[in-house]
Parts: sequence; structure tokens; C-alpha cells
Amino acid sequence: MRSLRVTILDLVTKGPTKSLYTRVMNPNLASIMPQVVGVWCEELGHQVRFVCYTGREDLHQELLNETDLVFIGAFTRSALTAYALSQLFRSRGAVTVLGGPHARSYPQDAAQYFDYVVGFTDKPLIHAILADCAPHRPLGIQLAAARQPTELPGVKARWKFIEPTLAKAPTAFKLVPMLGSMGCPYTCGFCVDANVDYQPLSFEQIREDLQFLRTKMRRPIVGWHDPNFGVRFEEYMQAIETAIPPNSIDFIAESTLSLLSEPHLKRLRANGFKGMLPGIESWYALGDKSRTGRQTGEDKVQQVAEHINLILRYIPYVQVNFVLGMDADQGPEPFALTKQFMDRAPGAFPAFNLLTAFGQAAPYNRDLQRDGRVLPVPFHFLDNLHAMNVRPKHYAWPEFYDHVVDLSRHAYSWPMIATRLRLNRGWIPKWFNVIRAVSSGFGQIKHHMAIRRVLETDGSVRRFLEGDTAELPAFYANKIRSKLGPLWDVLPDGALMHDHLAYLHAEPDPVPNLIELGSPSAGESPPVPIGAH
Ligand code: B12
Ligand code: SF4
Repeated sequence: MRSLRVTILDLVTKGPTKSLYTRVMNPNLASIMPQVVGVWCEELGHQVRFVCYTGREDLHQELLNETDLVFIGAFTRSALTAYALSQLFRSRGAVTVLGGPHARSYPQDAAQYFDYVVGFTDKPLIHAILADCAPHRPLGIQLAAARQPTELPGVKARWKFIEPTLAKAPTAFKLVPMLGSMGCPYTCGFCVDANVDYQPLSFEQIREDLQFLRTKMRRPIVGWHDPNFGVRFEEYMQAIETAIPPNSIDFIAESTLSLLSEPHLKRLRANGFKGMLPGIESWYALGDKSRTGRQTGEDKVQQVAEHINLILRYIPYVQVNFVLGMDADQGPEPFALTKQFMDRAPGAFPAFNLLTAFGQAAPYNRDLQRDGRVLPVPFHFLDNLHAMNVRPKHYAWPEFYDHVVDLSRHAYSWPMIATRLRLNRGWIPKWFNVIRAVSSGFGQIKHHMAIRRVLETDGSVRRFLEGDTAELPAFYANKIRSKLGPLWDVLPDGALMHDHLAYLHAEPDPVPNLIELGSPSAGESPPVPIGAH
């Protein structure tokens, strides 16, 4: 196979950004897989140029070099940026590949703009693409490994990509991305991992990576990207304890409340865990996850608030995640309960996600599409914050946004900011929460208020959100144009909109669209078309 010039682009964001919070945080939100793909491409004998786009780079300048093959990793919020860039690269003769959350959610749509669209990705699949490296147009081919990979290059192998990315972070807060497991034993219907079996990665590699990191940074901070950290709790703690001196690396992880018992919290504190992001999601659903069993409403608020306060005694930074607009919620009560919760556990930072059906990412999305509740809201706004593409079951839009605005105002009010500042321990949690509330929180309030206003003043937006028309209101198009800047001009025709019912109409077992791609290494399962796993 000839040696290819490969460009790898990790799109952390969709366009230029100046806010203080994104400036500090974006380099810390880089993905692991683009770095992994970079390592694999080099191991397979190709030359790699790696760019992590955080919103401050000049993309035109960064991407000038000649390239044969481009891998882009994108979340759905960056899909249009990815489509425009693919168009640009293709016009210069390169072949393009899309991977990441958008590719897993909307493969049919992405295939119109990329030569390859990949789901689960392992080394044989990357090998096969490198060997084939040919344009597939007008429709790209969709590929996926049969399952999540069982091993990935660790921090040491990825360091050459991690180091320049973290150098972009303007403060001492530099988060090294690590992964200890994939999948999840829970089956929350709205989650991309609902049907993905839990699978730990090598504990030996975790040990090696932690030891390596201590040779590179004075006091490293590791962000675990595991969907649900700590499922095999004992083994993870042992891996950490046998690798490094107690409390010599700071850790941040996403976990479920059910895994955060007091004995576990003691162990986590002893091992340097400084940040924890448990999901509460709703006061009326998902009791298993939050360990509240059948309790709902006020009882659950009290129990969860006590649990969060317990966590805060051991772990200085806690972010609690809520999903707004879930089917189990109706009337003002769920929002009132969340406010009550914040008053009872004011030290935790609340993050509100608007219920979003990301294409075919979660099983429940098919039901929502069948019920006619999914809207063709452009990808650009689908980040759990800026728009909701599901019509709420029990709320009219104005009523829903009134509640969202009111809740956000409460969460990011000066009295709440001051209370968190007083209660949080350590300067990082204290100031991080202030910056976050003032920058991201205030931004959210402003945005939700704007949507609420537009619901009254712009009939086209209201009709669009009611599902009465699929014609995109100018309000949305203008926002996209101003964010994309020069990339707007290279956005492929039709890219602004997508088939929001593609999952519903997709064949359960699609006809294989797999051409003969190079041969995967012996003993590994060959790539299969998406949808067959
Ligand atoms: C860890 C995590 C984060 C971390 C790390 C993010 C990151 N940069 O990777 C943090 C907390 C920073 C984060 C932030 C956000 N997240 Co997040 N996050 C996750 C989580 C829990 C795990 C993802 C993960 O790393 N899994 C392990 C990897 C190895 O597996 P994988 O993701 O399945 O990837 C496989 C394939 O997709 C493929 N692949 C992945 N990337 C690439 C790239 C290339 C080039 C190739 C070829 C292949 C490839 O290979 C992998 C192995 O098979 C998922 C939910 C979940 N349970 O999966 C949400 C999830 C990915 N996040 C989501 C969202 C919406 C966000 C935010 C927009 C939230 C926000 N408003 O800020 C931001 C966006 C950040 C960004 N970089 O743009 C959505 C994405 C939906 C979508 N279609 O866009 C998810 C699915 C959760 C959800 N709401 O359903 N997130
Ligand atoms: S516990 Fe979290 S990661 Fe697991 S299925 Fe539920 S939402 Fe997804």
C-alpha cells in the first residue's frame, strides 16, 4: 500500500468562538478517537497531520497542505462544518471519512457528503479504508466494525497528539482524555449506549498510562471519557492504587448515582477524584440509575439532594445532569422540584439538557419518529442546549420555554453563583463554577429567552416547531450563516436540512453496501455495514 498523506481533524466546535469559558474548556474537550486513528494510521505506515479545532484556529490556514485522505471526527452540532470542510477537501482531490457521534446518529445523511461514514471503529476498519482510499460519490459507503474495539492505543501512544492540543489551553487546567471502558450495563432508552454491552479496557494499560503521565506533567488531571465510570469499581481502584502514589493525579469522571455509595466515595477521594458528573435526568423516570428505586417527585428530590451533598463532602466538584422535556414530566412540578433540589444541594453545578433525538443513536428515537414528534431542526443547533428536536409530550412550546428560562435564571442567578462560590472547596471548583455560570449559563438564559420571544413574534418558527411545516425559518438559517462564516459558501446544496425520519424508514437489516475494501488483519472481525451490529 502506498504511504498516504492523512489529515485528521477533531472538530471540538463548529465555528470561531471567543467566550472565556470555551477558550478555557475547548482544548479540554478533545476526543480520544481522532487521536487513536492518528496512531493507527502511523502504525500502518502513513504520514499524519493532526488538527484539533477549538474555535480559535484559522481553519483555512491549518488545512492548506496537500492531503490524500481526511478523517473528520464530529458531533452533530459540528456536522455542517464537517460537511462544508469535506466539500472543500473533495474539491481539492482528497477522499473524506466521517466518524464520531454524528456518523453514528445520522449515517444516511452524512453519506451524501463523505466518501466513507463509519460507526464502531477498530484498526482493521481503518486499515481497510486506507487500502481502498477511493472516492465514493454521489453516495459514500457506510461501514462499522462488528462491535466496539477491545483495545485502543493508550495515552503514551497518543501523547504526540494530546500534547499540542493541551498546549492550546490558556490556563493550568489541562485535562488528559482517558478511557477505561465502553458501553454501559444500563439501558436508558434515550441513550446511545442503551444497547451497547459494557466492556472494560485493559487495566494493565491504564496502569502504564498513569505512570507515563506522571513523567510528563507535574500533577496531571485525567478526564475519563467512560460513558459510566466505575462499573467494575474494585478493579479500577486497584489499577490506580497499584500504579501511582495515592492522590498524585486528579481525576474527573461521569458516573451514575447508584455507583457512588459512601465507601466508594471514600476510595475515590483517597485516589484523587476531584470531579464527578452524575446524571439525575428526571424526577419521574430512571429510578434504577439514581438508586432511588420507585421513588418519584419530592421524595426523590430529598434523597438525591442528600446523596449529592454526601458526594460533595468527598469530591469537591460535582455537576448534576438533568434532561428537560422528558415524557414522564408534565406541568410546572418537575421544574419546581429541580429548583427545590438546587436549594437543597446548592454546591453542585446544574447542567440542563434539552431532550434531543439524535437520529438513530438511541432505540427510543424510532418511537419518537413514528409518533411524529421529531422535527427537522438543523444539526447546527443539536447540542442538547440550543434547540430541542422533539415536541414535548405534555407541554406547549411557550409554556415549556417559560419553565426553561425560569429554571436557568434560578440556576445561574447571582445568589446561586455566590452560594456555590462559598460552598465549593478549592480554587478550581470555585472559579470554574463562577466562569461557567457567567459565561455559559448567562448565554443559555439569553438564548432561551430569544427563542421564547421568537415563538411569539415569528410565526414561521412557531409553525416549524409545531411540525406544521418543514420549511426552515430564516431565523435559523441566519444564525447558521453568521456562525459558519466563509464555510457557508462551500456548504453543499441541501446540507442545511436532513431527513428527520431516516431512522424510521431505514431497513432494520440494510442491504449490504459494502464493497471489497482491503483485507483486515487475521483474527479480527471484518467491517460490517452499519445497522448489522
Ligand atoms: C465522554 C462524553 C463526552 C466527553 C468527551 C467528549 C469527546 N470529545 O469525546 C465530554 C464531557 C467533554 C462531552 C461533551 C459533549 N458531549 Co458528550 N458524550 C460522552 C459520552 C458519555 C461517551 C462518548 C465516548 O467517548 N465513548 C467512547 C468512544 C471510544 O466510543 P464512541 O463514542 O462510541 O466512538 C466510537 C465510534 O463512534 C468511532 N468514532 C468516534 N469518534 C471518531 C472519530 C473518527 C475520526 C473516527 C474515524 C471514528 C470515531 O469509534 C469509536 C469506537 O468504536 C457520550 C454518550 C455515550 N454513552 O456514548 C456522550 C455524547 C457523545 N455527547 C454528546 C453531546 C451532545 C455532547 C456535547 C455537545 C454536550 C454539550 N452541550 O456540551 C459536548 C460536545 C463536545 C465536543 N467535543 O464537541 C452526545 C452526542 C450526540 C451527537 N450525535 O452529537 C452523546 C452521544 C450523548 C447524548 N446526548 O446522547 N461528551
Ligand atoms: S446510565 Fe448513562 S451511559 Fe448508561 S445507558 Fe443510561 S444514560 Fe447511557
